Order: sequence, then structure tokens, then C-alpha cells
Amino acid sequence: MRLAQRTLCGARDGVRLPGYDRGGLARGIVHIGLGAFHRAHQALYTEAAICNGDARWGIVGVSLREPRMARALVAQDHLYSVTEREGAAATTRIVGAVVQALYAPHALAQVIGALADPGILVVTCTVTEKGYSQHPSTSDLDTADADIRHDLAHPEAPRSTLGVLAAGIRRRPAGAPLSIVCCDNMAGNGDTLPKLLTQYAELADPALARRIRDEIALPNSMVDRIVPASTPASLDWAQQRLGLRDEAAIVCESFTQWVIEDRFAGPRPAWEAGGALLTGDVRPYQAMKLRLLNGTHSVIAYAGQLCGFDSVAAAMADPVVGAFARGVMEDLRATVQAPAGYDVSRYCHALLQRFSNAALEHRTAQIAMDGTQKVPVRWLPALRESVSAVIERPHLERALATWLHYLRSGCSDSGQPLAIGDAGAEALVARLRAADSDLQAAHQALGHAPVFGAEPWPQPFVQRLAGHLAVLRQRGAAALLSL
Ligand code: CS2
Repeated sequence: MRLAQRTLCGARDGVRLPGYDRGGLARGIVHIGLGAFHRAHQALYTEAAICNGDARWGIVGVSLREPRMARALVAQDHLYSVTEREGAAATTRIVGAVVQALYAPHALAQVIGALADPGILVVTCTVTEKGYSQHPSTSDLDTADADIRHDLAHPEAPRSTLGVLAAGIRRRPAGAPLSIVCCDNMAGNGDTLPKLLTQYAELADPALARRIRDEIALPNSMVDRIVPASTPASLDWAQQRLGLRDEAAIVCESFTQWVIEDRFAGPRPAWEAGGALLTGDVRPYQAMKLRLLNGTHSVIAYAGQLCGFDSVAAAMADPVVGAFARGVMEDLRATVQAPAGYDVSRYCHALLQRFSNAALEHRTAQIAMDGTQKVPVRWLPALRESVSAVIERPHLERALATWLHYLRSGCSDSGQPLAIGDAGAEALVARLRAADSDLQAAHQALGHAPVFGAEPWPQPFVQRLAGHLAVLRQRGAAALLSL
């Protein structure tokens, strides 16, 4: 039997159900990017605010790219389950906060209408790092991006995140307060989104750019929860627990964190009810999380892919990859300014435990995707600061070589071909593969400004990288990691 409002009573004992009248929920939030992460993270903080008695915050979920999730949710009256798994322990709840699910290409008028509705007070976004049409070298709006060009030519039929937001804002009544919270893993996400949105609006309609600057708040935020993409096996497992079929079921860790800059244009949900921290400055939290969690995650992903480990927990259990991941975390930690009063040692210790959670099937291939978007955020600021101060970061430097080797060779140590899911990597891969020595490969890679920036990297660093590439080519990843 499929999960739906009328089948809720069929859920197994112990499954927590929405403890409020869903019929009484008003639409208060539009969320763009209806993937598992939003449904296991921000939606649960909103669910907590609703459970606290504030029925203003029903979520209109919007998918820009994939129809699957909106379709699955519509068939389930927008209900879905979240199971938190830690070792043998698991708790399952059904979430009721989503009240509408729209696939934008098929429901654009409704999406724009929702964004224009003055009853919508908050917009949240999880569209991944590449979903903001940012030019990789300049960090400004990528005006050559096909979707941006399309949207500037057809502003009422937009396809991009920025185009959809702009079309909705343009129709909002003047003075209706709106806050837009970017929840993607980017440093200064609440500075980047307004910059790009305003640059887009300047080209589309300068009056709109003024409104965005004057009327809309875009707070920074740091989001954290490990939420693997669902698989047929995880959906079947959830069905056993639930007693109902849920095509949108999520299995994730129990840890969750959301730190939000307290800068809203109007009312917002009391996300504190779910444990969110509202604070004046989110940037130290962002840097800490992006470097220590996501930075180490990416290392585990590339080392895991090359050494034949499909899941993060399996890679962490390997003595070579696990020790190397800890070494990279130490290197990164030396570059992090902790938020005031924060115990970074405890944070790192907890991260290593979270990565070792074998109850989660978190695939290294999932994290390895879009490296050209992730590496510049997760590793390169720390590396740039360190080499500028003439400090070597032995593990982090080897991690960078490992990623480049992954792109260059396209296969694991045992010769298995690896699928590289990174649309932005084509030019970098071509440079690496065209090089006829390791030194040239290092030069060619570091000279690729969209990823490595325009400023040259010091010669000793280039030499070290070339040395690592040689070990990788001759003896494989496991050999370099064990050095
Ligand atoms: C991961 C993140 O896929 C990835 O790149 O590093 O999704 C990570 O699991 C989350 O940011 C954890 O908060």
C-alpha cells in the first residue's frame, strides 16, 4: 500500500506521524530544489516550527530539473518518511510540512505565482553549487550560460534558478517582505546569491535589481546533515519499517545542524524549535564545515573511488584510506578559525564517527560528482593560504593530486573504469590527458583558472604536485596515500 493521507493509519507502530492538522496549513515557504537534502533538513526544522503551533509555514516544493520527486510526492499527498539510522538504532517519522510539489517546466505559472504570493514570506534553495549560473573564474554571473541566455531572452518563461526567482519577485506586490535563504554548500552563500541575482536582474530589468537590493533579505546559512541519495534497496528497506510504500523515503544520519544569519525581511518560521542556531555571523561556521566536513568527504570520495570502496563507511574502515582522511582533516583543521566558543576537536571527532556510520549507504561516487565545483570551495582556499605562507600541507597536497589523477586516469587502481560525473571537468581532463609529463600535467592543471584561479601557484608546490602525480601513475593511489 502506498503512503498517503488516507493510509497513514497503516503505518507501523513506532513510526511518528505529523502531530497537527495538515488541512489547516497555509503556504508560507517556497523551496527550490526538492531533493533528499531539503526534505531531510530544512523541511524538518519547518515541521518542528509547525508542531509548535504555527500553521503559516506549509512548503511549496519546486523541482527545476527532474520530474520524479514532484510526481512521487503528489501521489502521496506530499507525505514522505525520514528514517535516522545510527548503527542498529533507527527512528522513523512521516513529515507533513510539504503541501505542494511542482515540477517547474510543467507548472511554471504556478511556481511564479507562488513566488509572487505575498503570503510566501520565505524562499529556501538547495540547487547545488552549479545551480546558480556562477562563472567559475570570475565568480560573477555567467552570461554565457545557456539557461541564463535563454532566460534573458524569455524572462517570463525562465529555466534557471535566478530566472525563476526574478520572474516571481517581479510580480510580488511592492512592500511584501521576502527572505531568500541559500542552503547550498558555498562559502558566503548569502553574499553570492544576492550578487548573482542582482547581476541577472540588472540585465533583465534594472528596476527589479533595485527592488532586490532594497526589499529582499538574503541571509547566509550553514547546513549540515549527511543524506545519501535513495536507492532501490533503501526504498525497499524503508517500506519494511513503514509498512507502506514511500517512493520519497529518506534514510539519513541522526545528526543535523543549521546555522542561519539572523537577517530576515519579515516573519520566518521559528526554526529554533528544530534546533537551528540564529546568529550574527555564519561565516566561521561555513568555513569550518566546508573545510572539515565537506573537504574530508571529498578526499574520502576520490581516494575511495580509486581504491575500490563504494561507500564512505567502507573507505573509512580501510586502514590506508581512513588514516589518510584523518590526516587531511588535520591539515584542514590547521587552517580553520573556529567560531567563538566552539570545540573543534570534538567537532572533528564527531565527524570521523559520522563518516564511519555503516548503516548509511553513502556512495563515494555521489560525493565525487561535480569536483570542479566542490574542490575550489573545500580545499583550494586552505591550500592557497598555506602555500602563500610557505606552509606545506602534506596530506591535502596529496589529496589534490589524487583528484587530478582520478580525472586523468579515469580508472581505479585495479583498472576499473570510473564514471566521472562532472560537466565542468571537460577542459581540465583534456589538459591533464594532453600533458606528456607529470610536471606538465601539474602545470597544466594549476593553470586552469576556472578551478585554480588566475594567480600562479608557487614553483615548489607545482614540483611537489608533479611528484605525487608520478607516484599515482606508477604505483597507484593506495601507494601515494600510504607514504
Ligand atoms: C557531500 C555533502 O555530496 C557531497 O558533496 O559532501 O552532500 C555532505 O554530505 C553534506 O554537505 C553534509 O552536510
